[in-house]
Amino acid sequence: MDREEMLTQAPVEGEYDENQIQVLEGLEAVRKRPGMYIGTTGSGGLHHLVYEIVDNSIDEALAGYCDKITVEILEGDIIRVTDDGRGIPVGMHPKEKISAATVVFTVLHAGGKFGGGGYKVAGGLHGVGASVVNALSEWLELTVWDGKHSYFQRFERGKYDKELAVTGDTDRHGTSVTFKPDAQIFEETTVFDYEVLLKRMREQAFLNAGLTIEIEDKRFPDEDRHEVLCYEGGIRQFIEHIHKTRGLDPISDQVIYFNGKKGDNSVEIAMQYNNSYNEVIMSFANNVHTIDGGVHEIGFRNALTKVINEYGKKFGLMKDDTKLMGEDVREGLTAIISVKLTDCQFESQTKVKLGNPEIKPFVEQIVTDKLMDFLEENPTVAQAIFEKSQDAQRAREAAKKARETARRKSAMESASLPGKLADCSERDIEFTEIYIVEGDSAGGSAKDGRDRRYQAILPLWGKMLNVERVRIDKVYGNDKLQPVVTALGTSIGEDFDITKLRYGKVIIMADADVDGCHIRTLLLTFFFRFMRPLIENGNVYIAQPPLFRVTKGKTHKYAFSDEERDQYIAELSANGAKVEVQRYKGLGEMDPEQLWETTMDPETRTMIKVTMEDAMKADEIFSILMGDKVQPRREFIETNAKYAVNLDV
Ligand code: TTJ
Repeated sequence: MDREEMLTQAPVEGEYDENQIQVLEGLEAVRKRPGMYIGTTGSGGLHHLVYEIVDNSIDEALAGYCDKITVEILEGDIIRVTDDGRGIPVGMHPKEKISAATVVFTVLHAGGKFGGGGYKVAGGLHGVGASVVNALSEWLELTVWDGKHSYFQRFERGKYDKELAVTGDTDRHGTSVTFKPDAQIFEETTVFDYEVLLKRMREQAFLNAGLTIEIEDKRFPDEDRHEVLCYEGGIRQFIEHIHKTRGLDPISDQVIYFNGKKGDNSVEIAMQYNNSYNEVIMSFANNVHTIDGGVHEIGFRNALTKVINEYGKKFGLMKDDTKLMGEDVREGLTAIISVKLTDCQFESQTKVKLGNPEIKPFVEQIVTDKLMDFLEENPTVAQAIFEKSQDAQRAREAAKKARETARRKSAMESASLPGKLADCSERDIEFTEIYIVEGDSAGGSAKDGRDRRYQAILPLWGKMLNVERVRIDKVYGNDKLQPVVTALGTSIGEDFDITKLRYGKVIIMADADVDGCHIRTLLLTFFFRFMRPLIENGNVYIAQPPLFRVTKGKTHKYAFSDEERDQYIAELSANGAKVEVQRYKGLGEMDPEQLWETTMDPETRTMIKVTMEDAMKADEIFSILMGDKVQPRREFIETNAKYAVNLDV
């Protein structure tokens, strides 16, 4: 059914038949198992509700009918999203016998029924649509303006008493949705983080050049949390933004940009090199950030390596016949790849790796043609890029030599493990784990407290390393990272080999303070840059040591947050006896038994599995905090007060 069909039929009183009952059962299923639809009911799922609603407006913008989207956070953590599109169809849905707009908000996956014209390309991580948001909201109010009338409908936990009804005349057109997430579902928190929403909206504004997204936090009128995001330059400006916020200097004035189209598929690429050794490639499929990459990213990488080598050959720049490798041509590169296609196939369960096979040759072809054209037309930039790649190649080869020498040197103590490593006796990595522990004293407690059959301990010491300014060759010989590399057994970079991994779980155990936060950020950044498959495979974890011990007589309770501490104090002090609270400033304050009981015992501990998103965030924080520019660091700290407390910068 298309828009025309819907509009020919006026809304009528809803007939409450079996369709209705089915609808309610559908939304009831969402409320029973919200995780199935939005991933988590924590903060991530809460913010996801906003993306789901905004995606509908972005679809309308992509269809060419909407220029502006407004996102407001109202007092009480209520969200309002308003657009100036055609308005959700208000006509009667022939099958459901209710208005089409009501169908959108009450029938699971109804979103897919619209926009059969093939323009529907936006879609959140789970792409579940407005009905799921409705089901998980304490209440939701819908207003539609169709250029003639305004319409209104209210829902409570997905249910409604009254059908969509005309409320007045108007010449305005568009849709507005206001909703309050249900605290019964989002038990952990219903508080929105302005910075999180701003970041996502900015990203969407970059990806949809010319679209205006206005975001305003009305909970704190004095704090001026208000941005109007509109980037005529689209992803070109995304690159500039990344360089600016990370304090990186580009090696050329202009961002390289090209695009291409074939049938229903299109691709846009923006790229620029900077003076760091780090690589930032972000890819998107239908505006969804594909964190694990996929075929579009592979197509881009293949073409990039090929083109730069061909350029060197063509202009006689190759020193000898040694080819530049992928990691050489990506050193210091920031790139955005954005593809749009009618039907995304995602490989992984988390829907962040694009799988459509035809997209790889498509992207590869366009990058090959257009990047070569660019290089030939811009010889100065081409020269700079080529020289940078050759520098990287030289460094890589020097590193390889250094590694081989080091290996020969230690051949006698062959495969010698770090002296500080307390290994476990089991060798099957299905059962083994290594704790990377900050500080020698905590390392001592961990060694004494562990289960030595399955748990290995590697204490870290020595001066912190600044990965951003250090080349991969410097990782070898670094007193902090070298033992980690040796203990894990996998090697790094292009030599990384997961089959050599010596432990199934790699657990970072650090304090909840400044230094601990620092070490976590450092290690995650290191794994992200040099051992990425480890994170993709889900081998990396963060241990969660308790913050407090609440004691009454012989009863101890460990609390992992202020709230939990207060709860235990209340529980234990019920009958008047004295309750003591000990605050753990560091792991080193715990004796081996306590550390085992609270943090290391697989039966009772809680650990956080590190996702690619976590690691990417660490990488970004690391770049900002360790870079040599003061301004981005100051800005970061101003907007992320929590880090100012946690990180000593
Ligand atoms: C669908 O095809 C016919 C013409 O209208 C199209 C449409 O639905 N447009 C539309 C939907 N614009 N904006 C929305 C929308 C906006 C919000 C804030 C929330 C939802 C669920 C949809």
